[in-house]
Amino acid sequence: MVDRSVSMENFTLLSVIGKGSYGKVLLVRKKDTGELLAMKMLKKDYIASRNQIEHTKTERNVLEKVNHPYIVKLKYAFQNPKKLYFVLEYCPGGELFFHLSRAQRFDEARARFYASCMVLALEHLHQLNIVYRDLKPENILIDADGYAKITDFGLSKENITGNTGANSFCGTPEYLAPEVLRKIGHGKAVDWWSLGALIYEMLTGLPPFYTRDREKLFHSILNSELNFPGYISPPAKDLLQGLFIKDPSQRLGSGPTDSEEIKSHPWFAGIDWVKLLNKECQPSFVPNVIRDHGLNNFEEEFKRLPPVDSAGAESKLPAQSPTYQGFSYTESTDLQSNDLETMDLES
Ligand code: ISQ
Repeated sequence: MVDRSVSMENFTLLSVIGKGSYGKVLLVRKKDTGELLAMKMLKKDYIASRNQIEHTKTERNVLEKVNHPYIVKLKYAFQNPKKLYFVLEYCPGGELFFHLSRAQRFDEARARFYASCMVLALEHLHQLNIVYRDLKPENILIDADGYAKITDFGLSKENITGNTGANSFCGTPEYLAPEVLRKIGHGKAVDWWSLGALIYEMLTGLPPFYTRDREKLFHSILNSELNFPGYISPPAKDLLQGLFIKDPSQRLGSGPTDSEEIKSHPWFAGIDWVKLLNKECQPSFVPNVIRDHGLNNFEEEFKRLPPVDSAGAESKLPAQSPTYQGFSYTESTDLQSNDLETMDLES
């Protein structure tokens, strides 16, 4: 059996490009191929203390299932006693949020382009009965050509078939759909609400119903009509009004054809969906990724941190804890069939 498993030894750590309480994301280089990749490190202690074990397993499972131009690909996954490691495709354009906060707001063509990539990504997930649930500018990355991709599947839900399905939630409050706040379920329509929230934020610079007062925010999401600044075009306003219908069964995208209702809306009239799926469009903004592998598109506060793995490999705990059995992964290539030979099942 060919051993294609990887570990820290296979990578050179170049720079920190993201950090949260969960751990951090590093730009790394695979030593044998020279490929630049993003390594997301998650602390097992943190995951357990926040009851995120199931979410993390979901992320791993979803990432293995999906194969889409606008979803960040999982290349490898491995673990040591203290941490889980996701090695992902590197997007040198950085977060959409980084560019939006600098530009304040995007013109409608640029917002439409990123929104269209997201429509195709969400459509793909919905076809696999996965609801993403966490669309926001921080989870959208720009690739070297200027296309947008989603990452971070910690909150997504597998095996959702209908448009209701009840459950609990923890996520970004500004983008939460009314049915999520009311805890009366979150089917696929929650993703179309958050698509609306994303488009609104790209066009205006602020999320819908924005206030720092949580109570007021929740009250508005549940009860208020949205205000639109005068510069929003009539088709954009009409689309957003459809996506912000509070009753999920009436919301644009909630019908049996899912994304088709959205793709055929006049605001998207200029988009050639087939070309877009084939990445044959000309993105209106191409990030500068020549200098420093695109590190100019990531926040200084991260890049100042030392690019190290404060490992825990020396721990006496078993590296392959039963909790995360089957976590390890190596992307299969065209040359390898995806049979047991190429799957690292950690039995
Ligand atoms: C890929 N490229 C850049 C940044 C990233 C952050 C998180 C996950 C993947 C990434």
